[in-house]
Amino acid sequence: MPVVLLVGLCTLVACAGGGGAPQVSDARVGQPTGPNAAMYFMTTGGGQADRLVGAYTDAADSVELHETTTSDTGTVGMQAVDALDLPADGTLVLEPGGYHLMLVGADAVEVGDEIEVTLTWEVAGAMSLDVEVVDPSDTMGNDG
Ligand SMILES: [Cu+2]
Repeated sequence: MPVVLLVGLCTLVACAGGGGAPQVSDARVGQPTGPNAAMYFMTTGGGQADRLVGAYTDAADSVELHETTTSDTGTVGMQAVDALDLPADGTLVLEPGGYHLMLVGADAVEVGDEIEVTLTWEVAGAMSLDVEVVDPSDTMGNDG
C-alpha cells in the first residue's frame, strides 16, 4: 500500500490532516518462544478516528488483539480485546507490556523473516504491512 511506503518519507507534521488512512511505523514481530508471536507497531491517526478491529497473516493460524494485564498479585497475563481505538490525529502504540497483536500458531516464524500482515481498520479498511521478525529482546527498542 502506498501509505505504508510513505511513512518514512514524511514527518508527522507534514502528514497530519492529510486525511485518510492511519500511518503505521516501527512494525516488528518478536520471534516466538512458544507457539505464539507478538507484534508491535505505532500508528498515527489520519485526521479521522478509526479502530483496529482485526488482523491476519498467512504466517499464523490466527491473529488476536491483546492487552497485557497485571493482576493485584503481580501476575502478568493478557486478555483479548475487541478493538483498539485510534483517535483522530492521535496515536495508538502497541508495545511490550501493553497492547499487541498475538500471532497464534506462528512457531515457524524466525528472526530475519519478513511476513505480510494485514491490519483491518473499521474506517480505512484493509492495510498490508511487510513486517520484519526480530529477536524478542529487540522488540522493546524504537527508532530513538
Ligand atoms: Cu498476547
